[in-house]
Amino acid sequence: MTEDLLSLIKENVIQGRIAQDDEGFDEGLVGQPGASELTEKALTEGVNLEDIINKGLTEGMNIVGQKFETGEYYIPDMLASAETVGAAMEILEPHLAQSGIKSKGKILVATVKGDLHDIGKNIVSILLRGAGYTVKDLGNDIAPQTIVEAVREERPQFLGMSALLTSTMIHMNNTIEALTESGLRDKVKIIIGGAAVSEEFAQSIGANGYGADGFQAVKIMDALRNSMKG
Ligand code: B1M
Repeated sequence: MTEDLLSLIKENVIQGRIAQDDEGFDEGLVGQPGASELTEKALTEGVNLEDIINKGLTEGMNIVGQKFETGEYYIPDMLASAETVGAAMEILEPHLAQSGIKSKGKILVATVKGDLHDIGKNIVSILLRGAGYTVKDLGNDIAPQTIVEAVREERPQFLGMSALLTSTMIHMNNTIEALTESGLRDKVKIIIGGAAVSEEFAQSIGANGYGADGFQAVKIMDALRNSMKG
């Protein structure tokens, strides 16, 4: 039952169907529940939030990426799917948020220069807020020097960078070098993520951690925080 619901959420992301009135790329789907109604249903039925995000929404976007690669989907199709994930995340956000707890620390997050992909960064931000961190989202297409200035002004304990394009991941390295040149590198722990990067890449540029998905990002942040205490 849960698996059926998750696969329906995934299918509706692929179809770019936010709500039941939407037609979908395959047409004829009007009237059937869209990603929003299915996400509400999954919540009511107590489906694990991590499964909704990873097995429903993110797996759906991965298929969208494959369809784009093979020429089956175009950019507007990717955008429709992206909006579908955004709508589902709005429904999930209140359920991920903790309230009334002391902040575990401040993190600045940004998608790096030249990169407009922000869905993953937004999911990570929501999960970090839910886990008790104060998140300041600088947005997407953020230049290294802008990040350096923000670190100087905001004095966060953590910096998170996201990159989805192989052509933009270099700006993570550039940002870390710019922080070093500004004498700020040892003031922040840096975690990176996004489809373009890996654990190996994180190590090669001297980041403190790599998150393969949003839930792993929270675990890495908690571990970094504990290591700072000790
Ligand atoms: Co683009 N795109 N895109 N795209 N897009 C990819 C990335 C691509 C792999 C598709 C493909 O060809 N298969 C490909 C990159 C190829 C490469 O570089 N090797 C690509 C391309 C080529 C492009 C354009 C160049 C297309 C063009 O114009 N010809 C263009 C570039 C624009 C730009 O950025 N300058 C472009 C544009 C777009 C849209 C604007 C249409 C749209 C983005 C909309 C938006 O973000 N608001 C889009 C989309 C949707 C995708 C795919 C299909 C989906 C990305 C996504 O949202 N995934 C993507 C294919 C893919 O990744 N499979 C693709 C879901 C999301 C939840 O996952 O972002 O990986 P992800 O985040 C995860 C983890 O990675 C991790 O946690 C998240 C949650 O689990 N994570 C972190 C992410 N950041 C983290 C940070 C952390 C820790 C963990 O710490 C701080």
